Formats: sequence, structure tokens, C-alpha cells
Amino acid sequence: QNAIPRPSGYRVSWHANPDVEPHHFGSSHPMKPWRLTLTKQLVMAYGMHHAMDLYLARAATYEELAEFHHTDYLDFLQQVMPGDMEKPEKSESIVKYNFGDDCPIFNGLYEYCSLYAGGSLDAARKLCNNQSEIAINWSGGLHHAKKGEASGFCYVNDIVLGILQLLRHHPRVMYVDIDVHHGDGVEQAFWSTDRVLTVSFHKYDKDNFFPGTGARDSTGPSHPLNPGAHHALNVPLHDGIDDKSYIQLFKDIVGPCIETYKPGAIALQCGADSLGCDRLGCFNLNVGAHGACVAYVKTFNLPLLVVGGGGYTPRNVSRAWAHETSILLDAADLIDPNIPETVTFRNHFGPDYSLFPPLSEMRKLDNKNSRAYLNGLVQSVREQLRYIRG
Ligand code: ZLV
Ligand code: CA
Ligand code: ZN
Repeated sequence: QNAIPRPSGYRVSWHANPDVEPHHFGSSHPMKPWRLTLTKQLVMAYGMHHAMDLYLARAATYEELAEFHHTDYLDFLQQVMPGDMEKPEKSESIVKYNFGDDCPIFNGLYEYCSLYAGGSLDAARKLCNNQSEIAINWSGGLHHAKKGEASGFCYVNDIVLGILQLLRHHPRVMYVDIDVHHGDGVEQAFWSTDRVLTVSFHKYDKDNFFPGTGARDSTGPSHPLNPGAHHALNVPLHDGIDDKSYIQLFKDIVGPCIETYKPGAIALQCGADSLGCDRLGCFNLNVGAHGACVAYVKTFNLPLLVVGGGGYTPRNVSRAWAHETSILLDAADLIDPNIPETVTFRNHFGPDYSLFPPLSEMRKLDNKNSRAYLNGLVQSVREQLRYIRG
């Protein structure tokens, strides 16, 4: 594959550390850091690495993690070992910090966390220094982690750390989250400030879908003295949303939010579990539609921090994130939709060997989101925006 010419207009940077990739949550756990290896193989086979600035992200330091996280939690994260799960004297802390089946203790856990967080911090810093206009960390996006506890496969919240960095240079930062799960950790971290507007699109079913938060009417603690009131926007969806309705809804909501709030920078979480056929997800999106949301955010030409997130069918995660890398490079048209012969692990992409297989046809769920329901969501977000100024 020929190299893609470096676009002259703006700089795109890639922040990664390959030492994240071999970490293993356990054989039955759906989170597979190996999907990052597969993504990188696609990106490189297409020659996209020639069109970006590549940075080897260093691990976030303890002090950097402590900009958001409690030190007692970090101390525990740093010293906990796989065998501790069975030790009675550790069980109180394990419960307190929410380790267990969703958030297992595996070898190298602290290294894994500090490396993926280091990537987002590095990316945010390059945006702040004007050394990059679009900075990508596919290993980040772990939106459920709380100040003092792990949650939903997430241990440290790299997005919060990245946004805190962006806030040093920008009065307002907008956060957009297209993972199929609610971005609760990021939302909660900024509940008490009007300097971050969070917007999450997700499947919502209070009792049957993790984490059970993110109803339309939960817009942050609404005390009259809280400047952050109304600065959490939630777009709760039902099963089976399709390409056309999702893209329309995304534009109808994200467009007016950016125009009203006028952020200085945007952080975009691109969780790929909103694709059709995802092992944990329940939407019907194809790679093209997921990418169309990324392309839309890019049209606003604001400094953009792009992170990964969920995504549990690795071949489709890597398809989506490779395609989205090409969109961010303005090179989507230069990419052959047939996956090149030279891709290592190409066997994972059979039988179609396409970057855009018809995902929704294979495991189709009925679209339970009526036109009226979606129109109601747009309407209610418009009403919410009356509380927001840029
Ligand atoms: O994609 O988990 O439903 C960002 C992200 O947003 C739950 N967890 C919790 C609540 C009680 N549990 C179930 C515990 C299950 C533990 C292991 C699995 C193992 C095999 C297959 C599926 C799961 C699983 N866990 C599916 N959904 C869960 C969620 C957590 C989802 C986190 C999404 C993270 C990276
Ligand atoms: Ca989401
Ligand atoms: Zn998710």
C-alpha cells in the first residue's frame, strides 16, 4: 500500500505505547487489549502512520493520576496482586474499590493503567502546545472509572485527566461519547462545573443495562448554586438503532450543542461497542455510520482529543478505529475498502476481507427507537440548551 500524503492543513498525532497491548484481563473477559494490536496492523498496512506524528506515550506518573484520583485508591491499585482476590485481609479494600469480575486484578494492572492514561495526557498536552490539532489515543476512553473506584473494565479515568489538561488552556471543553454505555465517570467528574459539557449517547435500561444511569432527565445535580447544573446531556436509546437514525440524531444534537456552548476543544470517546454484532452491544451501526459521527465532529475544526473505549468484537473494533483514523487524516477516500493482503492477522477479517462488512445484517435487532421517540430526544435537548451559554 502506498503512503498517504501528509495533509498540509493540520496535524494529526498518534499516541500509543505498545506495552499496553499484551495485558490480559482473563480468558473469559470481554475486554481484549489485543484489539489495539489489530487496529495498529490495519493503520500501518494502509500507510496511515506516514501521515501522522507518532509519539511513544510514556506512563502517567502517580502525581498525574492523582490530579483526579484519590491517593488511597492509587496506592491500592499500585500494590494489589492477582492472588489478593482470595486473601480475607484484602477483601474489604477489594469491595471498597470495586475490583471483581468486571474489574479483575491481573498481572501488570498498574502499568496497564498508567500507560493508557499516559497516552491521553500526552495527546491533550500536544493539543495545548499547538503541536497537534487532532490527537488520537485508541487505548484510552475508559469512561466509567471514578475518583476512588474501578468500574466497568475501567480503573483510571484517562478522559477526565485529558480534559483537566485541556481546561488549563481552554475556558470550555465539550465531551462527546458514542460508546454504547453511559459515560458516567466523565459526567460525574464534571458535575460541579460549567466548564465541561458532557454528552453521552447510550443504550439505557435502568435495571438491565450497565451502568443503569444516563436517563434523559438526569442532567447533573440541579442545586441553584451549582454552576454545573444542566451541563450533563444524556441521550438514552433502545436496542437496534440503525445508521440513518443515529447519524441524524447525532448531528441534530451535537451540532446545536457545539454552536451554543462554543467549546475551545472537544474530547471524543469512540467506543466501538455501539457497532452492530458487538459482543456486549445492542445497536445496529455499521463502521461507516460510526465513522460519520467522527467526521461530523471533525467539521467544527476544533482541537480534538480522540480516544477509544469499549468494543468487544476485535475485528470490528479495529475496522472502525482504522477507518476513523483515515477520516481524521482526511484520507478516507484514499483507503481501499478491501483489506490489503499485507495485513498481519488478515485471517480475522474473512470471509469478506472488507473494512465495511454489513454488520447489521448478520445479527439484526429490531430498531426499537421510533421516529417520535428520537424527535422527542432532540426536542428535549434543545430545551436543555436554553440553560447553557458559551
Ligand atoms: O465499554 O463481565 O453488567 C468502556 C465500556 O463502557 C455489569 N457489568 C455488572 C453489573 C453486575 N455486573 C455483572 C458482572 C459480570 C462480570 C464480567 C462480563 C463477562 C463476560 C461477558 C460480559 C460481561 C459483562 N459485564 C457485560 N456487561 C458487563 C458490565 C460492564 C460493562 C462495562 C462496559 C465498559 C470500556
Ligand atoms: Ca455513550
Ligand atoms: Zn461500552
